Amino acid sequence: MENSTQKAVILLKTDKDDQWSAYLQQVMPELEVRFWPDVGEATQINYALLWNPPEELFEKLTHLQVIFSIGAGIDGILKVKSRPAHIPLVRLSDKELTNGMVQYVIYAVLRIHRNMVNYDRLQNNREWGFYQQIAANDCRVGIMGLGQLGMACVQALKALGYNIIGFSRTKKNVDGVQCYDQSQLQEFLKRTEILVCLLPLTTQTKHILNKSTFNQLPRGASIINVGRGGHLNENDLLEALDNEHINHAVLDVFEIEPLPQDHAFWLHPKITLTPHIASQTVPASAVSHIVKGIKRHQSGQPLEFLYDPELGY
Ligand code: OXD
Repeated sequence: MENSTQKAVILLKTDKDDQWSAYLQQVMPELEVRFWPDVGEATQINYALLWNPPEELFEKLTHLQVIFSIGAGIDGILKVKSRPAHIPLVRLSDKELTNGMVQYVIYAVLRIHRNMVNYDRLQNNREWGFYQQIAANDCRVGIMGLGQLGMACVQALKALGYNIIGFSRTKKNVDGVQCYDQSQLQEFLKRTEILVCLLPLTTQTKHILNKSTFNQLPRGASIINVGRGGHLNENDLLEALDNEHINHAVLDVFEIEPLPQDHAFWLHPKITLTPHIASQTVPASAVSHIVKGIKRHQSGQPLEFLYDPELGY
């Protein structure tokens, strides 16, 4: 911080400002909290906690020192053209955020592996029927993205007995998991029966879930997208579902959110969708990450979970 005696003032522009404010003040009473657009004397504001900020925000906050995201994803902040690129941008890392994602991915994998879509249909028809149960070990789940969230999903699915393989930009070593790097996408896809996308959205990963990706998966594979809507070419997915190459898709994120009323995904029998809720930030838990970041900054320690412009996440 430029001047360590300077009072810490944070501006909130999130979808849960009241909750954030209450927890921040509980954990760090000396922190002054302000709410967008009531910035007061804008030059006093050194921190901002944001989700999808408007362009004018950065134009006003000329003395900002650190930007915190309330999500693991920072694309909603990166797309704001007025964001000063030299100000550190911190991604959220939080136990509950990770837990939420693990729970959702387990749910989605089980929904596909245990045929729950078909059991829903049977129930709707008042039909008593069975589908053969396949051992978890015979069901290969390919996790794309081996960051904090991806790794937590790998461990949880492994604990349930699934046969896990992993894909990431650079090769990772994970005990008991065959890992592939970006030069080995094809081999990874060929062996994947349930594909889980947990990649960050970058110029390299935009529309990575496309016709060519689907064609390299074995026939009857399924996909789970909990990354970003921008990872998926939506028309290619519809085509792959219609020609039965892809069996089912569980989607939590979409190119346009909220998903337009007339979108073909809503009533598609081979799509399970949820409104970007795979993991929601819980301020009561995540507040400690923000306060820790502010304190590290105030005491001149390096910030953690920083956005790296070279990597794009
Ligand atoms: C996130 C999200 O990035 O909720 O955390 O999408």
